[in-house]
Amino acid sequence: MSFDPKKMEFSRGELFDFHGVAMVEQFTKNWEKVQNFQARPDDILIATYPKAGTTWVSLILDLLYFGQTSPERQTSIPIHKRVPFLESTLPSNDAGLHLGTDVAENLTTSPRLIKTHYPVQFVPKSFWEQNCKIVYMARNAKDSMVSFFHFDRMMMTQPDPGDWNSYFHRFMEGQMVFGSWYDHVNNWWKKKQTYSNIHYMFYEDMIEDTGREIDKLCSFLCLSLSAEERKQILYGVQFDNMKRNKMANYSTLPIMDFKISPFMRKGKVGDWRNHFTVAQNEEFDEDYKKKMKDPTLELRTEI
Ligand code: PPS
Repeated sequence: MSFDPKKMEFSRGELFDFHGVAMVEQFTKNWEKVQNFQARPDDILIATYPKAGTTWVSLILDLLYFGQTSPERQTSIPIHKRVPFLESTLPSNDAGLHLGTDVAENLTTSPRLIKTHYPVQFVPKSFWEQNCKIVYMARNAKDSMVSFFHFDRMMMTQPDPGDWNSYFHRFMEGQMVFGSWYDHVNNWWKKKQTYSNIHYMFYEDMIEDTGREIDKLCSFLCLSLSAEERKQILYGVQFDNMKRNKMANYSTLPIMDFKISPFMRKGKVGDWRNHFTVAQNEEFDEDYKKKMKDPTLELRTEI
């Protein structure tokens, strides 16, 4: 990936194998610094496979912690600066290369909210040593694939998605940025058995009843909300409101081409039905059974 801040030209990344995971250079070139990142005990890590609703959870956490004390954040600081993307080396129009580690280190808030898409084995060891709270959100594979496809079309640093049918097969083979969806959700799920400070959430549950899921999140975080705060947060994080919110919809990032597809696209469970053919669905389900053997991890493709 190359970047010329004056011309604002971007080239798409190329996948390569990185410690057994398909990655692009954008998320590996700051590896040493990421691995040596010093987490603090009150840091909260938001971990997801791409397109699982990271931004949704990020805004919820930001509102939970800072919505009352610093309401100006909501109208002046884009979400990617409030919740830095740890492994990112995104080109930015203000300061050349934007290292997620630098943005995180410069946060003055407590707690610091930090986002990662890394598979569990790539998470810097200090997060485990400090026993940080981790919020993991999973989304069903079919909708994740569709959302990722449209994202890869509009995000100019991602590998070219190609046509839908080849994308569909590459997803099943784990040839996506951040690797296999199957490994990601399974390995994070397994980690929960030995590391109790993970709250594992599902996008489909959030769509079904956002209030209920925010209540569960609050009990994990040991936070209590007034009825008024709860109402305000629920309103602020509704899909249509986030889609309109310039500080949460990524419209400030020049590397996304909203003419191709918006970042806040549909926000639904089951949009895969508009993309999967009957034959693809059968092929997918057959393969899914082989890869998803743990009966305790269930992801809903409709609600
Ligand atoms: S990223 O690029 O990986 O950080 O993307 P991420 O934020 O994880 O996921 C983007 C998808 O989440 C949807 N989204 C929401 N859905 C419902 N309600 C709310 N409030 C919400 N906020 C974000 C967003 O629309 C993307 O999904 P698709 O299916 O593409 O619409």
